[in-house]
Amino acid sequence: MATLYESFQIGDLVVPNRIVMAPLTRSRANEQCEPTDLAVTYYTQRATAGLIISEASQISQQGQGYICTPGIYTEGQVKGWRRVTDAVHAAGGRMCLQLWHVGRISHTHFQPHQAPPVAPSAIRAQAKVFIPSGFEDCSMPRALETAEIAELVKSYAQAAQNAKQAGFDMIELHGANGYLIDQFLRDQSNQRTDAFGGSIENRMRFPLQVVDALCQVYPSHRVGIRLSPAATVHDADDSDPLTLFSELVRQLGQRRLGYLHLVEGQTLGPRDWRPAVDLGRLKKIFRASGGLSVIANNGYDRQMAERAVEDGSADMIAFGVPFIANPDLVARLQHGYPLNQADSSTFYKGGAKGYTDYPFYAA
Ligand code: 8OZ
Repeated sequence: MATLYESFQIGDLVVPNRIVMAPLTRSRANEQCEPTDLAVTYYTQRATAGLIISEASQISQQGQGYICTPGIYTEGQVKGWRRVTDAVHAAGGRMCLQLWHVGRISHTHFQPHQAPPVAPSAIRAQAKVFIPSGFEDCSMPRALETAEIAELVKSYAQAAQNAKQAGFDMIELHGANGYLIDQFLRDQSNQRTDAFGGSIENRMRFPLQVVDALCQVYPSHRVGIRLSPAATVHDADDSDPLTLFSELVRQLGQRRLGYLHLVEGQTLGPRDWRPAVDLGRLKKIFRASGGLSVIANNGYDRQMAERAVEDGSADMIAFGVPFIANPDLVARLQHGYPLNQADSSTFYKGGAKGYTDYPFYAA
């Protein structure tokens, strides 16, 4: 029987424990969307995690939908991230970069030449984005031309190259939470009539082309993917999510991806959301078809996490909010030390406050 505090191997990458730092948007990049020295401190403080997954990082300016999120498409951003990974490695840690394109969950404010955001179809998301003037409706997107899709795949591949140059041990494709990859998968947001829309096979085409491109840059066991099959955040919806995601995870498993990172239930919400989307079945299909491991996420506490690893329902557990407030979360869970409580008012702003100033446990 495995335990949460034992080492695990994802392909050739040994992680000393099964506790993963979840990707967490913290909105502290500079004007050029570069991680700063503060990010170096923040991630290094958390280097005892079995694996750190970075905050979502846009692969291009077009892929941005939030203020002060870091990118991985300029030299300055790569340099900034290199400082982070060097420091995390020096502290004994391992780090994965999450590759992000928001698609229609954006606003003209963020886009090159204030153009409309791009999406599979010209359907506006019923969701809000935060721009300097406050919360606004997402802008009306334009549908990507068929010929543009190959360019977009190349942008992902370039971002993966940049991640490699920045020293990341792994990359994770952000396929969750209603962003671009999820928009292509689901029939509510994808109403294309070309080879990238319609049947499940067609709707998976772009996401799988991206995965295949990433696996040309990193070995497949160093590539993970995050999915939220049951979630409906950011106007994500599908007429038959269980069939869709069953087929997708089978395809991903066949590619021998390093891990499937599942948000269980509703993102930032209840775990029992849409129970008909059988997540146990999705994990089983992914593993049986060749996928290397499963990371589970969403509202886990110590006892739930220990049980999930012991009963084999997940290989690793990703913690979000607890890692914001507890840089030494691994030691606290392992020894049963009390946890610091997170201050949600500083999740998305505030410099060092609520970012690098949470105390380590002192007996
Ligand atoms: C919280 C705030 C902004 C972005 C996601 C990247 O939902 C995010 C995100 C979360 O995956």
